[in-house]
Amino acid sequence: MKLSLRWFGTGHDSVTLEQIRQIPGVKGVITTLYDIPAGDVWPIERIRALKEEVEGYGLKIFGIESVNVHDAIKAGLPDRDKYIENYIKTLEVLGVSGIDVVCYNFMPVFDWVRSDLAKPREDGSTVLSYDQEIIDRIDPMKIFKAMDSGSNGFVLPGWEPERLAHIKELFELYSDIDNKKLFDNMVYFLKAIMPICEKYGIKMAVHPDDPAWPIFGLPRIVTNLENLERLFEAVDSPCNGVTLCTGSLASNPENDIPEIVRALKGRIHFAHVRNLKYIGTRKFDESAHLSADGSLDMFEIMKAFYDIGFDGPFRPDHGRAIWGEKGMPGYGLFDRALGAAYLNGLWEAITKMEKGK
Ligand SMILES: [Mn+2]
Repeated sequence: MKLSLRWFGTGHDSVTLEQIRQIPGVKGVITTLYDIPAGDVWPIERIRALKEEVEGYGLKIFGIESVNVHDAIKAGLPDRDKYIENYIKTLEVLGVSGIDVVCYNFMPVFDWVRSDLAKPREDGSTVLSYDQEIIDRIDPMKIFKAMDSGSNGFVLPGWEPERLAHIKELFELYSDIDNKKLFDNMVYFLKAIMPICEKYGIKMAVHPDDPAWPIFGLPRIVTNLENLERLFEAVDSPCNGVTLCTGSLASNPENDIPEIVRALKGRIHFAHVRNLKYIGTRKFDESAHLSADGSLDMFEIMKAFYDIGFDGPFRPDHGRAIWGEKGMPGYGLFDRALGAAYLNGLWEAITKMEKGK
């Protein structure tokens, strides 16, 4: 199992590579150049330096999360080809550097959204949570402030202040974009980048929309099995795949995660494995990874990954804030390390059980 941890890079993360290498079973990181705005070409020397830094701790870069897609591409603006050219140049830089998994998302304006970044639980831990009723009362022009004020001083992934300073203009960009147009723009983008991906064996892994339904009137198209299958049919290359994020897809209880994992065999290039607890309709708290702490059966999910022969990178996903740790919400060390230990345990048990048959 290629177990990894997401790491935002020195200066952007409270967690160090020294700490990550000490988590049993973790052999690599999923990282990025956090300071490079979407649309810019990544300099090869920065990738080289990043690789050297990570490998200096005996770890590997298992993949990039994320190379963000510029809004001109998502909205299909006249200048999108320039940004697609830049994206291709970045993929080339990654390809020659031996990096072969790239996570990205195709959500307009906002990446993931939560109504609370530190909801207290009975045991004194805090978690990310989502409540549609609260979101419906928030002016989307003001949600950046709400998210940013709860971030413990970190820049949250997908919530870049420079980009979201222009939120009104961003909303205007998408004013006439419906699900169909967004899908067409995604297909246009994927068709353009597939040749370079195939040349270097780079597996593109789209992250599902989180939560898995439209918010603030913006379209969302990566929300369920049907959407994903449609996307893979439209751009039928093995390099066109998904980041199977259990928590994002399962935000909609209609999504059966083990079934989706089995159906997407061969197209899952990266996995985020975490649990959540349904509280009501379109209302959930993130929980510890343990099955009993949430609503998902993590054993069945890991068993499905085992059954399809998944050999890409796994990572525990958002953790609770515990033991007084002050990190980026969802991305502290302690609870993600507990999550990693738990995934190790499930995997060892499943492997031995299946081999003994
Ligand atoms: Mn995820």
